[in-house]
Amino acid sequence: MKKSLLICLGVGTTMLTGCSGSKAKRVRTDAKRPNVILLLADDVGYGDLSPYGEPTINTPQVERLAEAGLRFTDAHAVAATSTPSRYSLLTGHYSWRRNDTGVAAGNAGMIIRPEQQTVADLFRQQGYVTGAVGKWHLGLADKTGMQDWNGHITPGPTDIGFDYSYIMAATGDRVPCVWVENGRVVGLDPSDSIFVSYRTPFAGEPLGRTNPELLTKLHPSPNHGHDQAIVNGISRIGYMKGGRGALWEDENIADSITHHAVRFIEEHADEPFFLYLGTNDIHVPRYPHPRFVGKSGMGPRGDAILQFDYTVGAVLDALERRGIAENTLVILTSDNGPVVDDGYADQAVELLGNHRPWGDLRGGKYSNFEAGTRVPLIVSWPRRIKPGVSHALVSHIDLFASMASLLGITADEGAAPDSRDALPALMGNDEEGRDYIVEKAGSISIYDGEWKYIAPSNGYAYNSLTNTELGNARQAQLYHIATDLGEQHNVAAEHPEVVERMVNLLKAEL
Ligand code: NG6
Ligand code: CA
Repeated sequence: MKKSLLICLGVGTTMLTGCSGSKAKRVRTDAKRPNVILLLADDVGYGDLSPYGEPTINTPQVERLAEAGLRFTDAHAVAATSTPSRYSLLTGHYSWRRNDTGVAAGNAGMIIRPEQQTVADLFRQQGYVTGAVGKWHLGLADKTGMQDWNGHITPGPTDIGFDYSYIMAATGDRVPCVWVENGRVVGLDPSDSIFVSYRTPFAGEPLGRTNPELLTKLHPSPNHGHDQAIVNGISRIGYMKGGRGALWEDENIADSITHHAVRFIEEHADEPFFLYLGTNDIHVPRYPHPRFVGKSGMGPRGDAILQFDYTVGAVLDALERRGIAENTLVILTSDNGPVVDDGYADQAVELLGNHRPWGDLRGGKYSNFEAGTRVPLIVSWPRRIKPGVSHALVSHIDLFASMASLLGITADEGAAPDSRDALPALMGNDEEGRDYIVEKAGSISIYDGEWKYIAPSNGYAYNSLTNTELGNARQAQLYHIATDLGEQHNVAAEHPEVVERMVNLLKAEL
C-alpha cells in the first residue's frame, strides 16, 4: 500500500496562503499559467526511446526532453490498444467500464459524448486555447457511418473541448486516408466525393487482395487483413473511394502533423494553450519520409522512431524559438506497448536485430503483461520540475484530475470518476504515486507497484500473427513485479492471501 504525501505545491503564479495545513487556499493570477503539450506516441514501447536504456536506438530529441524533465519508469496506459487507452487518458474514466471502447473503425461514431467533460474542456474552461493535432481514433459524428465526409463532420473534437483540430479520423491503416481540419476534409474537391464503408467494397475500386500489383509501397502481412482499399500504393482496413486530391501521402504524415502542431504553438505562443499532439509514428503502415529511410538500420519501424524523435525536436525548438519553453509542461507518453509485425511486410521482424522494443518487460501491444501498458512517460516543465527519474506508480487515468489540480479547479460533478490527483508525482514531489491501477487488455488486471494480479480468462494466450504473449490464462496469475519485472513466475499458488487482497480490491473497483 502506498501513502499519499501531503504536498504544498505552488503552480505558476498561484499563491498558496497558509500552506502548512490541508486547507491551503489558492489565489490564482492568470499571467503565467503553463502551456501544456500532451505528446502521445503511437505503439512506442518501453524500450523504444533511448532514455529508457536500450543501446540499439538513438533518440536525441527525446533525450533532450528527458534531460530537462522527469522520466518515469512505472507509468501505465489503461489499455493495450489505442482507442480505450486514449479514451481513458482524455476523460479520466476507465474504458473497461464501457463495452464500446475497442479499437475504433475509421467510420466509428464519437466515443466521447459531447456532454462528457474532458481534459481539453478543463483547459478551455480556464481560458486556454486548445488544439488536437494528429491521430484521433476516438470516433467522429453521432453514430457509426453517419459522418458527412463531404461536408461538416460533427460532432467532433470541437464538441469535447478542442478549439482547433487537424486530425486523421482513426489510424494510418484505416480509411478514410484524409486530414480533417475543424470538421472538414482538407483539400477535398467537391466534384470527387468521398465514400467510406467498412462492410462492402466499392465496385471498380482496386483492393489489396485483388490487385496486389498496385501495392507499390507496402504489402500486407499474410492473414492480418489490411488488404482492402488501396490508397497511395498501400492497402488498408476498410473501403473508400473518391477524395483523390485529399488523400494523404504516407511519407508526409509526420511532417503534416509536426507542421500543424508547430503552427498551433507559434500562433498561440502569447496565450496559454493546451495541445494534444498524437503522432502517427510508429503505428503501421510505417512509411517514413525519405530523409529517415535507412537511418536506424532497423527498417521502417526503427526509422519511424527516428521520425517521431524529429517531431519531438521540432516541438521543443518551436517552444524555444518563442521563448516559452520554460513555462511549458510537456508530457510525452505512448498509447500502448510495442508490436513488431502489426500487419505489413515492412521487415520489422527481420531487421529488429538486438533491439528490444519492450525493454525488460514481457508481452507487447495487446497484452496483459507489462509491455502492453507500461509505457514511456517523460514530464518536463523547466520552471517547476527538477530533472531526474521517478519510480512512482502513475497512470494515464490520472491526467484529468492532475490537470484540474494544476489549474486549481475541480471537475464537473460525475466527471472523470476514476481519476485522482497525481500532480505531486508528476512534479517529482511524491515518489510513491498511486495505490494501485486497474488495466485491461484481454483480461483485467490490477497492479500496486509491487504485485500484479491478472484475472483468469478464456482469451488466447498467444497471438501468432503479431508474435505477442497476450497474458491470458484460465488460472489466476500473480506476479511479484518488484522482483520479477519480466513476469516469469506465477506465484498465485504460493501467495493466496495476496491474491485474495487483489481480488477484493478489484471487486471494489468493478
Ligand atoms: C488491429 C490491427 C492492427 C492495428 C490495431 C490498432 C488487424 C489484424 N490488426 O486490429 O494493425 O491497426 O488494430 O492499433 O486488423 S491501435 O494502436 O490503433 O490500437
Ligand atoms: Ca496504439
